[in-house]
Amino acid sequence: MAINRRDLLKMAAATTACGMTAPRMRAEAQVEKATRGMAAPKIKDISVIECEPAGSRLTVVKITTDQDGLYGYGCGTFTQRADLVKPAVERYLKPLLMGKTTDRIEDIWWTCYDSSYWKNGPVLNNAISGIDEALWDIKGRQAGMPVYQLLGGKVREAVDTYAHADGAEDADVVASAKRYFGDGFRNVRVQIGVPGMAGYGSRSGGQTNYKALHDKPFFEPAVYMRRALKMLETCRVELGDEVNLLHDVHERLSPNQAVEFCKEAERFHMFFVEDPLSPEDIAYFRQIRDNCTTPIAMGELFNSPHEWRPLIEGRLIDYIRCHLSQMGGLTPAHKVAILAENFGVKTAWHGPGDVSPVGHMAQITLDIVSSNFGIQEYTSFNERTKQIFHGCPEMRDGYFWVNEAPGWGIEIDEKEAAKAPFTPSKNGLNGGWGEIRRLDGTVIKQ
Ligand code: GCO
Ligand code: MG
Repeated sequence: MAINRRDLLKMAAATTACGMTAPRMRAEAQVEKATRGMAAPKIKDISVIECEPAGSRLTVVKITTDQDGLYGYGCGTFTQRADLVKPAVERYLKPLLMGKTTDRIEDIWWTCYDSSYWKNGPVLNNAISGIDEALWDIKGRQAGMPVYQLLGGKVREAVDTYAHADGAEDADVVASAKRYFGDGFRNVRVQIGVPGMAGYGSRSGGQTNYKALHDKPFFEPAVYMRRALKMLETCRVELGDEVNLLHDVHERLSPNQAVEFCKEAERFHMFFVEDPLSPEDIAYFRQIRDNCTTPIAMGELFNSPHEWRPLIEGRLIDYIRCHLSQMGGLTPAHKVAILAENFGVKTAWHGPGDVSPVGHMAQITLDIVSSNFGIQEYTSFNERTKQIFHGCPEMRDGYFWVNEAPGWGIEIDEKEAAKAPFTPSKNGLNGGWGEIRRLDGTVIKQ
């Protein structure tokens, strides 16, 4: 049973009920001192900070409490639909939460989740994540501890990461990977461009004989597949056996090609192949499993428990790599980490440039407390970002280090943030992605 301040004061009164005023006053003063700041803070304001210091539209929610200097930040970054998260927070969650105490994080999460009746969409989940992570930040600040302490404390010293090596040709990818080894990384994601095509993860050089039946960027999955497999072979030969190789298919293959890709990649002994299938095709993971041992990572596009649960329970993937804010924040991600642990699945949370430093710290926090941590995707923070977000996660020798300051250990300079607003949209899409089509004009998944 939780004892609150009023109960403690009553107990002090009872123990001195014999009428001795001086001891009673002393006891009350001690209770007063021991319980100072124990009254639950109430939500006084919820605001949204938006900025674009490094090419991605970042959204952070700030909750301010009625207690002097006590506030917190949470990541709600959904860069392709950034303009929609702010009104979801300000017009729907703020009126629901104003005046509530900040100490019931789980309760507030469910209150927000249920209040739209229809749920598990990316915009709404990001809005909830902003609130959820801000509440964890506040709790950490109240306790005077980093959030990882509230989750049970460290199970490792620092967080191993992988860097993004890429290039237009095999030799460029190898050179790019070697540069990262020079900086202390042990794990590299390797991506190659496809001449003339809008591939994922690398610029593309060279010429193509193909002519598209439209004027949009184009991409042919089979060509990419052959080129990527050749590049992986070169990397294994040129980079040696010590390095861990990763590759992101970015759901660019048909289900059958995905099975073939993973089967072929088996001989390169990958750390993992990421997103070989799209969320719509998750039933095909069984076929990949039945055909090869290549480790599979999946989840950055997931928003719903209906997506991650069957893959974890069926032991159909090896790494769950959701985007924390797309799941609804730290609270659901922590539960998924524990669920995955029970099924032998490891974590590899999605950590690209379109996660704010607050979001990065939230996932590094999970990494450092989860025994089933697998690996963390690395993103560097440019100077402009660091001027806005003081306390960005630190990188040393290929490891991310969690902040030791209370909460997330991050302070946002809102004046600096205002100097880096979302860049006006040149193509009218406000950060949304345009289309990529096959040669014949069919839209493909990006
Ligand atoms: C990754 C991802 C990203 C996404 C990006 C979308 O694994 O890092 O696939 O690069 O494409 O986050 O905005
Ligand atoms: Mg990816």
